[in-house]
Amino acid sequence: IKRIAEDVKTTKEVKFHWFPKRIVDLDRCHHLVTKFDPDLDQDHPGFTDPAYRQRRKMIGDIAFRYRHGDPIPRVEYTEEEIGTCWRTCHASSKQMFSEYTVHQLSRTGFILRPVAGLLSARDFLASLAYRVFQCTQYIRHASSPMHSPEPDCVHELLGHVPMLADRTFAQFSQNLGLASLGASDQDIEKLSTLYWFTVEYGLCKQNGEVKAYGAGLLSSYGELVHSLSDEPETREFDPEAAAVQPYQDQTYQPVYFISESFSDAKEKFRTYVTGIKRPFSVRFDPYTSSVEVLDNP
Ligand code: HBI
Ligand code: FE
Repeated sequence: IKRIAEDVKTTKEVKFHWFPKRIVDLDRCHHLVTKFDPDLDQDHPGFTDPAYRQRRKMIGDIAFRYRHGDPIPRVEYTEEEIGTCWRTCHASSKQMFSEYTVHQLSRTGFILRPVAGLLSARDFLASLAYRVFQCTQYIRHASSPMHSPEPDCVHELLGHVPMLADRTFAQFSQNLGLASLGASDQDIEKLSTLYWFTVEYGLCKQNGEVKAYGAGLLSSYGELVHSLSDEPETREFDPEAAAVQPYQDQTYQPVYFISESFSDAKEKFRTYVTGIKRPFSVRFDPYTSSVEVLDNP
């Protein structure tokens, strides 16, 4: 294994997509996807609500100004926003949803940083390599507490944060992030599709019963009920198949993948991630939160 010195980069390496080498570089991983932006998407429940769009801009500015290491600025949520949260949470089996959930992250060292909306898959996945979860801070529109077309704070805290407090899931998320660094556009596409069918919309068996574990299901009661009904098609989880399965991001999924258990899903996904080929490898140094790039032998 040869280390590549900064000044003698091979031509091979300069062709790779830029990726963060240190945790502070995540300040540059801020490319938003405008698809579900309430200012631009006519189908967004907040599109015709100027007060909501103003609020989103204010909370979004926190994320734009944020730099790695800053304390996360507090948002004083309005009565209406708090009401919306509770309507989502009560429907989703009254899960505990409080700062306590966030403190559980100290078990795995995952940290949150504010983000203004849906990020490019490349930037979102890259942050996972550093055990950083890019977390939205705004609340979904009050008119649709049961469904949000984009991630919101309820989705993050109800769906993602509890999973990131699980040691093996945290390690798995970091490996996924490391595998995405400098990966080809096609591999990024496959990784994000797999992420969709597992982390967001995954089903798994537990004591012979099918249960939901995906964050998108835990924070959308309507889809949770749909996913466990006879309506959608369900298939046995196979990463190769799931990575290329077209998915639905406007309404409920027509297809879900069921794994034998939550650990089975993590293990199969891990094997798939290990198989992704890049002309270099990366090594994470947890003492400095930086990534070393190693030329393949
Ligand atoms: N951006 N803020 C944010 N939150 C996500 O969960 C998210 C994202 N961008 C892409 C993405 N998820 C997934 O589609 C995968 O591509 C990782
Ligand atoms: Fe999500």
